[in-house]
Amino acid sequence: MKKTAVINDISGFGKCSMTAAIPVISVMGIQACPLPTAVLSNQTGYPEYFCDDFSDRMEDYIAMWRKLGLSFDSILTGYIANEKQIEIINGFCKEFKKKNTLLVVDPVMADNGSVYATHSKKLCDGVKSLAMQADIITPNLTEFCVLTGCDYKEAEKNAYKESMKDFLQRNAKNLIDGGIKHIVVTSVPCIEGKISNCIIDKDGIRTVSSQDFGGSYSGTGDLFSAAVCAGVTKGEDIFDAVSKAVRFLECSVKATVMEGTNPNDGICFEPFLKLL
Ligand code: PXL
Repeated sequence: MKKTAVINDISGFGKCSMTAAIPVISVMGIQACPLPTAVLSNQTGYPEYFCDDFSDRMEDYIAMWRKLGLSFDSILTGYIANEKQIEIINGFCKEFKKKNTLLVVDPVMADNGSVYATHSKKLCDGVKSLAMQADIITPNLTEFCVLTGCDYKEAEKNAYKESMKDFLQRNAKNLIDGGIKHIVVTSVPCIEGKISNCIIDKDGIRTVSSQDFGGSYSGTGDLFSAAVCAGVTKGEDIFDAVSKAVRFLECSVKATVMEGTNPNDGICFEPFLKLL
């Protein structure tokens, strides 16, 4: 049975990170092995939360995996809370990423044109250094700008224009030349009324679009990166894996909008897991 090491936090409420990734990976027939970075009562979008940072225990946790001789077909990383965790995760990848181990990095650090208040320049540089080792990265448009050093305002100028694809491809060059096989830029405004996911690789750019329901729900990116990671780990082609993830999310978000769920609570994905 194939196994994925999932490096992310676990939040009790506000479906995201581990509670989003594990069910997706499991339903796709792969064993999800959690390596927690922090334990939270609820995700950070709520007015208050309790957070137990797991950084000081991650090394002992990994040491036991080492002692047991465990290995992984893929590694998926998400929200990283501090620079110490970057160091730990870099070390983990150095040791556990073998020749055929797929590394998927969701470079969670920014959205809507701004870097998260919790993310210093040094932490963003750390996320970038991890992303540069990956086979697949899944940045949103803001994170793509942070990784490539381009101006988000420049990206916005191309919104709903054919020139968006040229903009992405041009700016992705350094990441592709650096060795990343596929960049999947999520939530890109390419077509009016639609939201696009753009796959950029050495062969060019392809897009998978879905209806734009508006709003920003907790955990959508985590569900997406987990579905793409599990699909490619299973041997699916990147375009097929992205297409399946997008259909799954489109149905889930539609149901969530109909239910009128608080965006902090996350999306109603459970009834749609069978689509994966
Ligand atoms: O979905 C990203 C995420 C992960 N983990 C925690 C979060 C968030 C988004 O807010 O708060 C703790």
